[in-house]
This record gives sequence, C-alpha cells and structure tokens, in this order.
Amino acid sequence: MAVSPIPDDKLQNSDFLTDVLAGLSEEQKTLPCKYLYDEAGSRLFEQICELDDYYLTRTEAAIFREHITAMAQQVGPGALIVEPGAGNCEKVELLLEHLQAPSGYYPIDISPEILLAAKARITARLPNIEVTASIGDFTQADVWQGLKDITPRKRVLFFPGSTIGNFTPEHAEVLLEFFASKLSRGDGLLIGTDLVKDSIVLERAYCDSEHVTEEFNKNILARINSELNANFDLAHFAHRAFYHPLRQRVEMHLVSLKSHTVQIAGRKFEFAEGETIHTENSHKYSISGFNRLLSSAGFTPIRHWCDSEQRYAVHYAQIS
Ligand code: AVJ
Repeated sequence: MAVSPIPDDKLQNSDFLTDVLAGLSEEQKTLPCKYLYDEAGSRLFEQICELDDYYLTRTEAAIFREHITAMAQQVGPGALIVEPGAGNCEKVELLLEHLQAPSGYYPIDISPEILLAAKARITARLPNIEVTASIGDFTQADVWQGLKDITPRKRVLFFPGSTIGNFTPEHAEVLLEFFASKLSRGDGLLIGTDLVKDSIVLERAYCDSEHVTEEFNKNILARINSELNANFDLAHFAHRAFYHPLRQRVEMHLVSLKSHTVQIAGRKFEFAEGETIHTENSHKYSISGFNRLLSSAGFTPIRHWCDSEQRYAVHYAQIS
C-alpha cells in the first residue's frame, strides 16, 4: 500500500498563523476554509444543516434512506467501511446497519473527543461491528497505517456530505487519487456531491434568510481575533455568497464595508472599501462531470442515486 502523504503545496497542512498571514497577503485575500470549522464554527455548521434554505443535508439523508438497500448490495458482503473526516459518524450508521456481515468500520478524524464518543455509540448500537478509530488529518499517511492490520474482503471509502465540493476540481482529483492509492482492485468509494442547478436555489442555500451562514462565515474573523491577537471589527464586514456558473461553484466571501486597517500578530493589513476575503468554495457537479473526475482519479464510476428533483447525488465507484 502506498503511504506517501499528499504534498503540502497541493492540499493544506500548515499552521493557522502562517496560513492567515499568507492568505491575507495575496492579491485576492483568502482564508483556508478548514479554519471555519473550530468548535463554534462546527456548531454553526450543524445549525446550517437544519435550515430550510440549506437543502443539501436533508436531500442526501433522503437519498440514503430511499436507496440504502441498493447501496448495501452494491457494497457487498464482508466490507470494511473507511470514513475520512468521519466527525460524529452519524451518517454511516444507516449503511452499517444494512450491510451484510461487514468486517468493520474505520473512521478517521482530527477530533479525538468526537471520534471516541462516536465509537462508543456505534459499538453500543451495533456490537457486531468492530470499530477502529484513527485520530488525525486524513490527508496525512499515518492515519491510514492501521488499515495494514485489517484484511477485509473489500474496502469501501465513505465520503458523504459534499465535502469533496470544498476542493477545487484540481485538488479534488489529487484527493481522490490519494484515496485510490489506499485501495485495491474491487474496492469502492461511496461519495456524495451537490449537483449544478438554478443559481437562485444555490444562493439561498449559502445566504440563508436566518443569517446563520453569515455568522458561520464571520466566525473565522472572531477566531483570528481570539487565537492570533488580531483586531477585526466584524461589523466592518458583510457576508456574501454567489454562484459562479463558469467555475461551477458557490463562493463565499467577506466584504469590507469601508477602507480600514486590521492588525494581526503585529502586522498590518489594508482593506479597501468593497474588497473581499474569499473564505470558501462549494463546487457543484453534473453527473457526467463528476464521473469524469472519478475516472481521471483512477476510479470506475459504477452507478449513482439522486433525489427526484436532481439536486444531489450519491455515487458508487470502484477500482477496476
Ligand atoms: C461542508 C463543504 C459541504 O459547501 O455546502 C455550508 C459547507 N458552507 N454553508 C457546503 C458550507 C456554508 C458545506 N460543506
């Protein structure tokens, strides 16, 4: 099994201060979206998932409920389910319950508290499934090492939630290639993607009427203030999210409402009125576009399941 990590320049892995200073020094100021998800941000994201305007979470859940038998059949007997970025491991439960004689579950996550609590819950509910929790960043090689000691009939990577949409297609290909390097012939990937659609629906999902996404977006500035000794005034920034049809993605930005200067760890950053910090991308795919991405990363697309409105898709692909 290949164990090399994804190179740092391709996928993110450095420290908060370095990344913030570098991102805000660029012509188009940016902040890596992974920093949106501290404890407060993760709580806000959970609130987003419950919003009427944010259709992704409930649509994906409905697809899983409706097609779980077919999905479990596609995965087949004796599988080990591997979930990078598993978090609270709630989405996988339905699948684990429906699998025929699964050989185990291998969740990977950076948060030991959340992961160990999830392991306890799954072990209590599904005592026949062996859970091996691996703590760390799933883009690094070490968290995959434990797989060497498990020899299931097949391995299936589970990557729901349209998390792949956070990566540009170029980086998504690198990540999927990395995933493929952890698998062998016949192994699979079950992955969720949001689909291209009417921009009004998309923009409402990221600019919700209850302003939770605004709070989520601005939380990154609050985090920089408290962790990096900075003086962002959150009232000087507005939340903006729009669909970019050529790039096929929703971009989330923070717009400076006036010309002003912010200090971070002793360094000064100038903001012009109307200038933005780009904080997150959420890429949308067509079925054929995502199949092309899967193929270029070394997977063979096998089938997919959608909701009746074609808003969202869950794909199954394998290593041939
Ligand atoms: C967690 C990446 C799937 O892009 O829809 C939601 C993050 N950001 N609202 C998404 C998010 C603002 C979400 N993902």
